[in-house]
Amino acid sequence: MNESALLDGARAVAFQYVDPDRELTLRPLGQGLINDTFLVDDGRGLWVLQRINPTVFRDPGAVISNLRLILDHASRSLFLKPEEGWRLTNLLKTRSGLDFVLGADQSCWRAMVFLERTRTLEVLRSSEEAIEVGRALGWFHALMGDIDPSRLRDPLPGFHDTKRYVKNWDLAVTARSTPLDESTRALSDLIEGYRDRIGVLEAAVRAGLISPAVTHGDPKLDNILFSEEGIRAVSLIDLDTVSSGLLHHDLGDCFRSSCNVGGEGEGGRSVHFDLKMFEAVLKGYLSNARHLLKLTDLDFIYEATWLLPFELGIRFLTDHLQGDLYFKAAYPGHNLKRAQRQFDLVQSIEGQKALLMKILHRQWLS
Ligand code: GN1
Ligand code: MG
Repeated sequence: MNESALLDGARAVAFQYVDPDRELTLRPLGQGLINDTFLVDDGRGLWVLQRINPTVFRDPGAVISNLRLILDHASRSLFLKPEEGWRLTNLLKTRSGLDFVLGADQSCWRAMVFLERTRTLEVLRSSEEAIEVGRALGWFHALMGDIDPSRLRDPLPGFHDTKRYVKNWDLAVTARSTPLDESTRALSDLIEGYRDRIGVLEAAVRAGLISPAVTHGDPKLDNILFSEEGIRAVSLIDLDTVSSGLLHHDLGDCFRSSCNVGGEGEGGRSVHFDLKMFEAVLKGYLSNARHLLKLTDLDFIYEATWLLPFELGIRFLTDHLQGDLYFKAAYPGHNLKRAQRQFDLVQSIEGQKALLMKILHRQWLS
């Protein structure tokens, strides 16, 4: 859909939430790679309107019903036990009392409370900020910790099934009529070295060593809101992927995006997994969520830390081969560059494995 048709669609949907005589201003919001997001100013306040990407989320009903369940749970918990400083968005209802709107093309839209006086960070600059990132994820896991994960629907079947992504990669390579270019070939060689390790978390689940919990699904750095004036984290946003999953996946994704001092985008900075940031994020996480883990989880947190950038790398690379159908790309080759950076990160993590393990144990014992 082109930009202006999208904006017209958004405006039409927005009027399902406010009276038709209201003046509305809409502008694009955030850097998400999947959904289309707008900030709506209706003259009385600001709120967020989002079109759920229908080719990614095939069952938007699952997204909405999970949101309703976890947000109701969170408001009850926060009402009974208010926690200073933390806020969570909420679903807004349409004028006729619904949680979502179907657009003219049948795509699903929903509106959310906009958390004002907040900001996101592109890269972490200090350990204090890193501690806050960890505290935010730990807060979220603890807040969701007493929901039975089997009550949630699966919004994205196979979302963290790394084997499935490797299979898709193999299919994309086989489907090509021309050989891979040099950069893609180099990444393809690197993937080969990891094939026998990608099922490590699933094997641990089967062995009863780790078990499912309610997870965020996408706790990357720019989904963590900080207060505008200070360095306190105040919320986690982008809750579409909340589902039954592994806390390890969330931790891996959070480390992947926050401990890479080069940042996920390009910007000329080179990729490096920063151990000081890692230790600080972990420390913040444990301050709120230590009770959700046990000693045996530490090995699997390490595994998730290399696995998540590996998985995202293969997803970007497959999308590159398939013509950028999944992740929004600003130019041809964008997803290849993104993939390269994720695989560089995997190597930076693996090269520092002994130190990461030491930090995991030190923080666990502290
Ligand atoms: C996507 O849409 P966004 O930017 O929140 C993706 C995540 C990736 C992330 C990488 C549903 O999230 O899995 O980690 O890009 N979300 C989905 O930036 O695929
Ligand atoms: Mg997301």
